[in-house]
Amino acid sequence: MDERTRYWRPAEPKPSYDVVIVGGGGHGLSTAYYLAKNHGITDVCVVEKGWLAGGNMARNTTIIRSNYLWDESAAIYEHSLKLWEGLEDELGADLQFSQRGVMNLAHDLGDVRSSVRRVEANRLNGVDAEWLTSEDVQAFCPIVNISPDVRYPVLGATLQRRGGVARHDKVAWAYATAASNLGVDIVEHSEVTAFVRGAGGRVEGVETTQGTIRANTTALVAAGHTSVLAAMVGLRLPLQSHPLQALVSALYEPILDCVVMSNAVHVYVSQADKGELVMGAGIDAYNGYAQRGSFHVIEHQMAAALELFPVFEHASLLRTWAGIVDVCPDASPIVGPTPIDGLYLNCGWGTGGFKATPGSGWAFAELIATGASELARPYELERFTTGALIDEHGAAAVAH
Ligand code: FAD
Ligand code: PYC
Repeated sequence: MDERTRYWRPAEPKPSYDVVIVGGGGHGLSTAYYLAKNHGITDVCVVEKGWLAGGNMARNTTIIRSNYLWDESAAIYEHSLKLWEGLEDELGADLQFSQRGVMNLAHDLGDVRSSVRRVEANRLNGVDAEWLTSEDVQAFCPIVNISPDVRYPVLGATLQRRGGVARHDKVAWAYATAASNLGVDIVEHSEVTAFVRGAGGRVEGVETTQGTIRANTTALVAAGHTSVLAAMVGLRLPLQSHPLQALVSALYEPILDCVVMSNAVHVYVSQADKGELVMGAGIDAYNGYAQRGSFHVIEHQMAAALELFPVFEHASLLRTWAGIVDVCPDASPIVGPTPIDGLYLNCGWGTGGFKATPGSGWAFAELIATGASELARPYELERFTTGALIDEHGAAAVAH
């Protein structure tokens, strides 16, 4: 008989584990799954302060692509996209993964030059990428306004046809269920408030609102809040936490069958299966943890979106929200060990970590299990002292 369950089993924490993962979002859950699946490490506990995947995982606009500029990024994001392409089969779940194509619009000469450069760099790395003229853009997405008489005229776009979207909550639940079926404990409503310290300051687990959990390895995967947790052990991280806002409209008949992003206009949009237009903005400029943003940011986003998509003029807004994203100075993540024995970090995915959910968990699990991961190596903290930054502000495609 197949002993797999359809849902994860909420667990009471044991006193100790091999690995404790702080943060039950997409990356924490995928890390737990790949530790168990790829490395046979099943004595793992995921500790989540709220309900499962109620943070950024529940709040993102689900855009998936791998068209980043630098080799290190292409390696991890393309690995992630390949994992996405087999994930529904692997996890045995319908994730509504839809490779409907992602266009990144260019609105001025600088945009055009950097976009064409990125298309060439992508191709050299085996990532599918095309350059579209403005007429090609309209053929691919007829509702985009390509009139030259607007504030942000469309001069062309990059297109990644293998890019697309997936249903975020289903992804979290599928990873949780698969990890739980392999023996991982998932503990909700348990906030980490401090760390257990051993000889030489070694981190040997966490103090939580449900008691002490000891562990050989403690992995922080608490997007938006990692610097707060790291400060509890005196570690200062090069991260800034910002609100990032998104919204959905009321439900409409299908009018948009691809994903359109524009950094200059500060908007990205797709249409969900149910019919809502799903749109996101650039980050709010101030630091904050309140999971809501400033109205003027959304207002600016809507004004610009209407110019790009005049057909949205009569759309009604259903709801807006924000998540707290942690952003590194080079718009790339931190995945690696820390100077404190027993403590590992996976954070700083900023505005772009949903697409990385499978690849991030896969590489982080490899690092924890074996001590080394080729995909994660360039993302260690060390790059902030060596200067080997991986500047992906352009490819992040969200205004920072
Ligand atoms: P989270 O789901 O935030 O998980 C972290 C967890 O840690 C949370 O559940 C939190 O409650 C928990 N936690 C925090 N502190 C503690 C503590 N002390 N104890 C225990 N648990 C704790 N990325 C894309 O690739 N494509 C997109 O289209 C996209 N759109 C976005 C739109 C918005 C509006 C936002 C906010 C983000 C978007 N992102 C996108 C980014 C993406 O959502 C994040 O990079 C990614 O989800 C972060 O990883 P995560 O899923 O593990 O984070
Ligand atoms: O990284 O593709 C992305 C993205 C889209 C919206 C927010 N982030």
